[in-house]
Amino acid sequence: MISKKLEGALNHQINEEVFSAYLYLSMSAYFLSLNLDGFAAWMKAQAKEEMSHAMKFFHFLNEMEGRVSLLAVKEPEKAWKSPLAAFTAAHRHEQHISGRINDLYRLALAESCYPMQIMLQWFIKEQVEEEATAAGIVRQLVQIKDSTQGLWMLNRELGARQADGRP
Ligand code: OFO
Repeated sequence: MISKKLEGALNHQINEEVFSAYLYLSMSAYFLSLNLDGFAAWMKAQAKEEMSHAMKFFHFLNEMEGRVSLLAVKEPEKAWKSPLAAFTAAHRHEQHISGRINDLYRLALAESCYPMQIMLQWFIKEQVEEEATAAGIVRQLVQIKDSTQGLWMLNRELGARQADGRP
């Protein structure tokens, strides 16, 4: 069993993860519009990974005999000033998600919900990776600046990402 408070918080987190998928899919479409197919493929893979995060929360809530209740997904932004601006936004978004995961963990501690604490430990580790990956790409884009050649090289590198892997 799970408390109503935790049930509500987990339903909210499912929504956050689905929105993350939506946001990254929107970034994928933005990169396609710039003919940066490697960046687009990377974002599409990221969107898929976010849906798998949503499903982890979905299954956990079910297993705990809670009721999944899906909320409206907000509309994501559709365009950014540059690839650097898009990845900076993605990095900021991951920092926001880390904050949400930490809030959930604090709640699970306060409610003495040990299964939820264990489940969230995977996400705490995952967020370290997610933030580091996005920050690394931001750093590369800062170095690349206005170099078209640099952008194309990174485009090729990002395009090599597998659905559940990282560059
Ligand atoms: Fe990008 O992270 Fe989900 O949780």
